[in-house]
Amino acid sequence: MKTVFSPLHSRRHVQTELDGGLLIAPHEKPSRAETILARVKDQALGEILEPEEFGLGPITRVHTPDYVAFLETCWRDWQAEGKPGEAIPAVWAGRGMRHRVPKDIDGRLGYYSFAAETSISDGTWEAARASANVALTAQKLVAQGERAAFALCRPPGHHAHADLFGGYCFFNNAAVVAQAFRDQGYGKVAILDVDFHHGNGTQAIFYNRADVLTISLHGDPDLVFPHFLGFEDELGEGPGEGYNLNIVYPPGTPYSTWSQGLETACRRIEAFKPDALVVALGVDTFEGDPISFFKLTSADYLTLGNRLQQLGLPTVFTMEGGYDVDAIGVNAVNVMQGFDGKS
Ligand code: OKP
Ligand code: MG
Ligand code: ZN
Repeated sequence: MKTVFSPLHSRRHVQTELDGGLLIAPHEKPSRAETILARVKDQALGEILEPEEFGLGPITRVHTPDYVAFLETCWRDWQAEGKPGEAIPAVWAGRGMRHRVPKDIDGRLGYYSFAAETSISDGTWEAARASANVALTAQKLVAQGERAAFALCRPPGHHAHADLFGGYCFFNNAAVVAQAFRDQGYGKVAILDVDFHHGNGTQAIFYNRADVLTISLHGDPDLVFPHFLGFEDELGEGPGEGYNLNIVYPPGTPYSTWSQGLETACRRIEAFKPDALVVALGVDTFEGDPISFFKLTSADYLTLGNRLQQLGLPTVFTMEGGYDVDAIGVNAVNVMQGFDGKS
C-alpha cells in the first residue's frame, strides 16, 4: 500500500494542552507521525509520496469559508493583541447567549471551537493545510485505481465540524476525502471511524445526508470526550435519517467485544453498497494508550485490517488518534499490513 506523508506536519508543534487544570506537553505531538513513517519504511509497506497541493477548494466543500479564514489568521490576530502564550479558547456562547461572530480574537476563538485543549501557534495553519493535502493525495491515488492508500495525516481531523476546531483537529480530513469522492462522481461513500473517540465532526457534517454513511465505534461519551455527541440514538436527520450509526463501549473493552460492533458496522456498509470507503483510523483503542480505555492489542490491528479488506471497496485510510508513541507505528502499520494480507 502507498503512504502519503508531509514533513510539514512538524509545523504543528504547540507547547501546551489544557489538561487537568494544567498546561501539559501535548499528547498530539510531532513524534507520532515520525514514528509511523519510520515503521512504514522499516516494513517496506510501499512507496511513500509527498502530497500535491489542492488549494482551499476541496476544503471549503465541507468547511465554511469564514472558519477557514479564521484559522488562517488566528495566530497572527492573537499575537497582534500582545498575548504572551499560545492561542487557547476560554469563552463560549452558553445556553441563552448569542451565536454571532465577535470581532475580537478571544470571541472568535470561542465561536469557532468546542473545546479548550487544542492550542494554536505558528505553523498550525500550514500543518493543517498539509494534512488535508495528504488526505486528498491519497484520495487521488485511489480514484486513479489503487485499491487503498494510507494518508498519514497530522494533525488529525475527525473532531472538526464545518466551522469548529477541537480535539486536536482543524480540517476534517476524512470528510474532505469523502466529499472529494462525491464530487468526482462516486455516488455513495461510507466513512468508518475506528478511533477511540466519537467522530463528532464527521457525523455533524453529513448528518442530514443519505449519500455519505457515517459510522463511529467509540468510548461512551457519557464518560469521555467529546462528551456532548456520539450517543447511539443519533441516527441522522431529514434525508440523512438512518445514515448515521454510533456504537459505544464501556471501559476495558477488548477486541472480542469491540469486533462485534465492527461486524455490525461492516454489515451496514455492505447493505449501503458504497462506491468508496474512508476509514478514520485512530489506534488510541490500544491497551497502552494514555488517554483512552479500550484494550486492543497490537495483533488485533492486523485482524482489523484484514476485515476491512474483505469489504472489497476502494479505501482511503486517514490517520487520526493514537498516543502511545512507542506502539503507534506498529499498530497503525499493522492495519495496513492486515489489509494487504499479512496475518
Ligand atoms: C483526539 B482524537 C485527556 C482528555 C482528552 C481530547 C481528546 C482528543 C482526542 N485528558 N481530550 O480523537 O484521538
Ligand atoms: Mg470512533
Ligand atoms: Zn481519538
